[in-house]
Amino acid sequence: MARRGWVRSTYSKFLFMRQSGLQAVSALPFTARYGQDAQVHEWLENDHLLAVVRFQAADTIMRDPRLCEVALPSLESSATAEFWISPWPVHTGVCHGVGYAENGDVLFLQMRLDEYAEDALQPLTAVAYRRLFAAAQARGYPHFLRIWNYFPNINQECGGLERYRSFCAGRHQALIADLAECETHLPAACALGSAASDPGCDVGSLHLYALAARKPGQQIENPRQVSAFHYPPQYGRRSPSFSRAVLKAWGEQDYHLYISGTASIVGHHSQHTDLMAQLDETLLNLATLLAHAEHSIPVPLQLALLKIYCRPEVDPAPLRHRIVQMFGANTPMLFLRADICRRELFIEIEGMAVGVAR
Ligand code: 3EB
Repeated sequence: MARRGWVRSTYSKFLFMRQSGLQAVSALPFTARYGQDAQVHEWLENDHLLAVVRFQAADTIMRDPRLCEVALPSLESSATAEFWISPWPVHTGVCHGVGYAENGDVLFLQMRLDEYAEDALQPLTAVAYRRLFAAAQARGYPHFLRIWNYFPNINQECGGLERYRSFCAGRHQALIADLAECETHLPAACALGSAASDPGCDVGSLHLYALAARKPGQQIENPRQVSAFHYPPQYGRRSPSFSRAVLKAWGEQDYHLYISGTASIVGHHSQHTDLMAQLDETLLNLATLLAHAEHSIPVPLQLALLKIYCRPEVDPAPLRHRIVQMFGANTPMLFLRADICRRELFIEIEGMAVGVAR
């Protein structure tokens, strides 16, 4: 079964390359863009769809491994879903309870686990990660580039420990068991507090989605920040296991940069009590990370997606204005309501950049 899926997606890539003849074809295995919720049904009919992340509450119960529905309300109507599109057909399935879609070069994975008790997030996270790793291994894409983590009540204390820290402990436990050279091959990541699925009910679900590849990417750290996996113990007994970004070369001269959740942190300290000052610090961290990644490649990087997570009290309008000033009016942006893992932070920004030879 596994072999047949691999052969199918690799063969569709081969056909695509042959049909493209001698034309210069980008080696990027997918492009990502924001779009409307109303386009989701139509895209699901298309076998070139690798993944769609929907941020609105779902009206129907659809089961498709490519469809990922996340409980983070979108703050603007212009963009409410994210589409990952493959240049050649995609093969989908379920492996170890993890939904997947693959195209021969990349593997999209997603899973949602119900929290059976709100103080059991650590073991639940460890199990989720081990299943994610097992599925990626089984499909032949053992190298994680990017992982998204969402669960409700992220700042709530349970049994004397903040739930974000329990999550970090579970993730750490799974990573040290599965990654040999853990600190040099960490995926980019983000971890945000989603809306509780049922108000009045504290027990929600842990939702993960991820991108994996056959060969590893290059881990990038931010020179302005202490690496998260080296945070001192005041942020939790087990430090957060993620890299600031992952740079991935596709073919000879095409690149993706997967940028982790980035916030107003310098060294390991949160900065500023004012929203706009936090935004400026965050944008400086993003610009530093982009420049740092550009040092190791021959092409400039262009932001293709920017996702801005905002706490409930935050108005997105002034943020958009400032981001346009910094990165230009063509920067695709998606504003989402979410809780940030540090209580004092109002916003966190993640994204993806693309570098292609002209
Ligand atoms: C920070 O820089 C802010 O635990 O996966 C950003 C990105 C943050 C990822 C994670 C946390 C995570 O520490 C928080």
